[in-house]
Amino acid sequence: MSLKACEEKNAKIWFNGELVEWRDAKIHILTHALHYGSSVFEGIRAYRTKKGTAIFRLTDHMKRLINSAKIYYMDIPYSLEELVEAAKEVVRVNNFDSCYIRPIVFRGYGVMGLNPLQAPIEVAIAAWPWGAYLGEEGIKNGVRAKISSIERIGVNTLPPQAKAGGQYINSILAKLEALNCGFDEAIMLDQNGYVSEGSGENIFVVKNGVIYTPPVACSILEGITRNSVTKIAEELEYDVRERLLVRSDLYLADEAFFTGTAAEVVPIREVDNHPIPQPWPILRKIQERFYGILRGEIEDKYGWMEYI
Ligand code: PPE
Repeated sequence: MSLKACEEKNAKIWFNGELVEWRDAKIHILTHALHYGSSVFEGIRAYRTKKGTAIFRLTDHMKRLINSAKIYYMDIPYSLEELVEAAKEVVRVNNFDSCYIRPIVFRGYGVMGLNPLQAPIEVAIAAWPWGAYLGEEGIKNGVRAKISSIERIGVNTLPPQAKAGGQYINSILAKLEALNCGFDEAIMLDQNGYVSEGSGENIFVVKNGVIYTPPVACSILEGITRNSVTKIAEELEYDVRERLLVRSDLYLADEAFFTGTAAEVVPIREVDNHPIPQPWPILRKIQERFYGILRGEIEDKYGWMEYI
C-alpha cells in the first residue's frame, strides 16, 4: 500500500505520545534532523498469522533504537516498555494485515547549528503495508548485485552500529550507483576493502557447506535478521562463522544472500555478472524455516513473535 493510500485511509501515526491523523503528523522546515540527519530509526515487520498479528522481535528492535540514540547522545523521553506498547498500538489501531513499522527519534525544531542540545527530542511511530523490498521475484529467484565503488562508512566515521538517518545517504549513493548500472542491489566494502553489507541488508556467503558473514568490525549494522538467520542455521546444524570476506569470496560462493527486515531473506544470484547458480540448498532450508516462523507455522522457540 502506498503512503498516499494510508493517508486516504486516515491511518494513524503515534507522535510524541498521541495517535494523530496521518495527514497531521507534520514537522517544521527548520527541524534539526532535516538539515543534519540527526535522527535514529528502526524498521520492524508485523505479520498476520493464524494466531493473530505478531511483531517480529519488536523488543530487540526497540532496544537497538535506544542504543542508536545513545550513540548520538539523544535521551528518548519514553521507556522501552512504552515504545513497545506504542508500536503495538499503531498496528492494532490501523488494523493492517501485515505491515512495516517505522519508529523514528529525531532532533526537532528549536535550534540550528551543530550543537543540537536545545532542539527537542521527538518520537514518532508510523506503519504501512510494505511489500517485498527487493521484489517477490527476488525472494524466489535471487537478485543481481554489484560491488559498489562507494565505501561503507567507517567505524570511526559514523558508527555503523547506529541506525541513524544521516548515515543512510551513504547507502543511497551505493544503491543509486547499483541501479544506474542495471543491478538490483549494492554490496559495499569497508574501509579496509573487506565485504561489509548491502545498502540496507546484511550479507551471508556459503562455501563448502560453511556459512560466513562479516563481523561487526567490518562496518555493518548488527542486523536482527542476521542474528535470527544465524540462530536458525545453527539449529539446522550448519556451521556459521563470522569472518573477513573479500570480493572473490563472493565471486566464488556456492550460495549468497541478503538479510534484513525490509528485504527478509533474499538470494543473490549474481555478483558483478559472476553467476551463483541454483539450487541453493542451505539458503532454501533457512528460508523455509524463517518464513515458517513468520507465518506462525513453525514453533517459535525463541519468542520472536510478539503478539499485539
Ligand atoms: N544493514 C543496513 C545498512 C540496514 O539498513 C539494515 C536494515 C540491515 C543491515 C539489516 O538489519 P535488520 O533489519 O535488523 O535485519 N534496513 C532497514 C531499512 C530499509 C529501508 O530502506 O528503510 C530495514 O530493513 O528495515
